[in-house]
Amino acid sequence: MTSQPLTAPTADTHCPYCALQCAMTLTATPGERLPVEVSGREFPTNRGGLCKKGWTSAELLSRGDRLTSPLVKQPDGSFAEASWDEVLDRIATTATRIQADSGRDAVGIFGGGGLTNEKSYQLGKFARIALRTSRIDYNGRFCMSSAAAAANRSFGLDRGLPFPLADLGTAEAILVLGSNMGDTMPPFVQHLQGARARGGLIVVDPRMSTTARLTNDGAGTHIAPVAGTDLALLLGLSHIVLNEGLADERYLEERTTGLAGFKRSVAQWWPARTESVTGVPSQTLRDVAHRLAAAKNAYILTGRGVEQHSDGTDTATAAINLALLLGLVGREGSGYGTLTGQGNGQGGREHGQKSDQLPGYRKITDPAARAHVARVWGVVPEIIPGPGLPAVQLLQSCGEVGGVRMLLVHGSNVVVSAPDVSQVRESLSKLDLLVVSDFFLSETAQMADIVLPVLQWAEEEGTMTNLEGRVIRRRKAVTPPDGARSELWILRELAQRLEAPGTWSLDPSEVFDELARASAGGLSDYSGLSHALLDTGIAAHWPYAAGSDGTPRLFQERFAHADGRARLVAVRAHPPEAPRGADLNLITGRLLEHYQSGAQTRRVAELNDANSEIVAQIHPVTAQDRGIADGGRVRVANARGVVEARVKVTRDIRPDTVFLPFHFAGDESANLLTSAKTDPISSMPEFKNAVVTVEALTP
Ligand SMILES: Nc1nc2c(c(=O)[nH]1)N[C@H]1C(S)=C(S)[C@@H](COP(=O)(O)OP(=O)(O)OC[C@H]3O[C@@H](n4cnc5c(=O)[nH]c(N)nc54)[C@H](O)[C@@H]3O)O[C@H]1N2
Ligand SMILES: Nc1nc2c(c(=O)[nH]1)N[C@H]1C(S)=C(S)[C@@H](COP(=O)(O)OP(=O)(O)OC[C@H]3O[C@@H](n4cnc5c(=O)[nH]c(N)nc54)[C@H](O)[C@@H]3O)O[C@H]1N2
Ligand code: SF4
Ligand SMILES: [Mo]
Repeated sequence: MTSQPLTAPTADTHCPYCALQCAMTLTATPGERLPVEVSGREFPTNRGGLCKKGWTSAELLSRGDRLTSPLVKQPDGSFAEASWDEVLDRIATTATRIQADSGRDAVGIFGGGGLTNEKSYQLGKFARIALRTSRIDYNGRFCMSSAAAAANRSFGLDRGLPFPLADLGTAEAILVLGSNMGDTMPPFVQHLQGARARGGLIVVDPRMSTTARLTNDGAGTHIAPVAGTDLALLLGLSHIVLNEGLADERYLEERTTGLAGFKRSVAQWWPARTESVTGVPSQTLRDVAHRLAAAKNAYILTGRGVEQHSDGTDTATAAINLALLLGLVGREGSGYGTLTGQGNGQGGREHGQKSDQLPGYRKITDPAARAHVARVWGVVPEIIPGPGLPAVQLLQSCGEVGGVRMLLVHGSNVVVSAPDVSQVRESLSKLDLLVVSDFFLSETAQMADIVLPVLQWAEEEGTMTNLEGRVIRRRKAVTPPDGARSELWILRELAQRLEAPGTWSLDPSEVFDELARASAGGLSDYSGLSHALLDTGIAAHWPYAAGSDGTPRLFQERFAHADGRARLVAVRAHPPEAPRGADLNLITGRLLEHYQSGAQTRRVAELNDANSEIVAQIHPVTAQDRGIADGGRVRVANARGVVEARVKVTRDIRPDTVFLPFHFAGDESANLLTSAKTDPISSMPEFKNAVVTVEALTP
């Protein structure tokens, strides 16, 4: 094991993983160099609490399999160490040659929502003015895109939670649709306590998830609809609100447009019809509608369970519509929000990693936005390319004629986490050059021609933007191992070799200042912020224009559309692909102990021991029908692929549904079964809806 000294005795920072960004302090154990001790720190989101992943996060700093040298793939498939100059020269000359042969768009970039704001910004800029390619997108497309598209359409602005998380405390009712924060953000649960104490927590999930279980003992209601029918459920709830006189007429009049068309769109979703599609009893639907309407303070929250569908944008829109009908949005103590997922899932989507966006959440097609950003970058707007391809389509174009021939991956393990992953593996294998930057040899790095070793969270300075749009400081606590380099350095070295215009600072605080200028006047305006100001610990919720003191609560006076009003957007439910005969609905999602593709958490013994292999959740009736025993093995299959898994027989899931976590790699990847079909508006793939057969494997 390699170990590094702390740069200071303690460092106040935040967890490397999810968007709750729990505050923690890292301390050196006296007399020892490592391990670094992690303690929870008081902060409004976690109030000192951490989950198991946070507690064990520092273990990865001293892992023996940490990458510390660039690696180059050899003809026999093994890797050999190489010098930085050698690999950077090869990357730059290959990019230049491929672009000369096949055009600028033949080189692509795939980014990540775990990157700091500084790295996200620099990566977007590198694509546009160093490579001058339009082909950049990122894993946030798999995560936040549907809710973001819906919020932009309805409110004219997308910030995960448009209010501080602690506001939830006063709620009498909270409707949670497709989020399992009990496992995915455990310290979040304390913010549900107020609603639970009042019997008002309503959780919609086809499984009795950890979060659904929080409704037990009079704390609320668990609704388990047929997977993929949430849109119908929400239309049905809106129908009841309108027909039973529960809507906030004055709010609708003063703050929204589109009511007439919206009314027509829900007219046919009377309770009995909603019940027949969703399986949720009419009386339950009525009770929920009445409880939400009667609550003095109420919130509606969505998670990936309702968003990761090919109608995810419309489903998130339907949740927003219900919140607008009830007059919740922009009212203190009430609201609608979506729970951002990755550590910097929020900031990652604001600074230019997305194929259609420039920093400050600006549209890449908007001439004024292009002119502003070009000025900050010191280039003419004409050299900034137009919109590229969203993540799924970007990956599909790899190795295709006229597609991407060389791909740089920063902060994503796509060969585990992308939909229809066998196709992704095939596409990547057809590339002329795959370059992966990571600190571990992830499964995607294993496929690479060149692997670049980068820094881990506690080894670098930067900022992250948490699920409530609050910009926070990530602090360097330990000295990085020799050989690994920061991504700001890698991008500068490559930019220089490509003779790119612009400045390529190595100092995250200078990059932040440039980002702040680039964002000025945009929707996500950071122009009043700096590392120095953030170091004072202020609560910096964007927009935070120069001279302002930020915006903890959005939409209190007006929405971000030009007329200041929210849109009630009429949406229609189309029934999802339904299982026939003995087929089952497959839903995929998360376990408490693992993070995403598992590249990090499968390397932490305590986390991996808790869940070291893929396990399918199956209902006892379904299991009995097929001769499946608890602890036995099953074969889950469809036209796209096959996954063999151990079985947990449990009443915590609907009989027509099977659940698989997506944290495991290779033959155990749940994404061998998911579809690359995408939402027409957001380009979000359908991670939460696939039809499969499940049969017992003879031991
Ligand atoms: N432990 C852990 N925590 C994490 C992560 C992690 O990988 N591991 N990842 C982080 C990231 S990036 C994200 S995006 C968040 C995600 O956080 P969540 O959205 O909470 O996570 P998921 O487990 O993907 O999905 C939530 C729930 O949706 C349910 N669901 C599936 N299909 C449907 C459906 O059709 N309708 C409804 N109503 N529900 C459905 C599932 O049963 C599941 O319980 O978590 C973050 N936190
Ligand atoms: N079936 C199914 N699939 C899903 C989902 C689902 O619910 N079901 N959820 C989707 C969602 S919401 C998400 S967010 C994606 C996430 O899936 P991925 O995009 O694969 O995310 P991670 O597993 O976090 O991968 C991050 C990789 O980058 C590395 N890394 C971390 N920090 C940095 C950094 O600063 N720089 C660099 N260069 N590397 C870094 C890590 O070591 C790891 O290898 O998965 C999606 N896939
Ligand atoms: S809830 Fe998220 S941010 Fe908090 S400790 Fe766990 S993984 Fe880290
Ligand atoms: Mo995510």
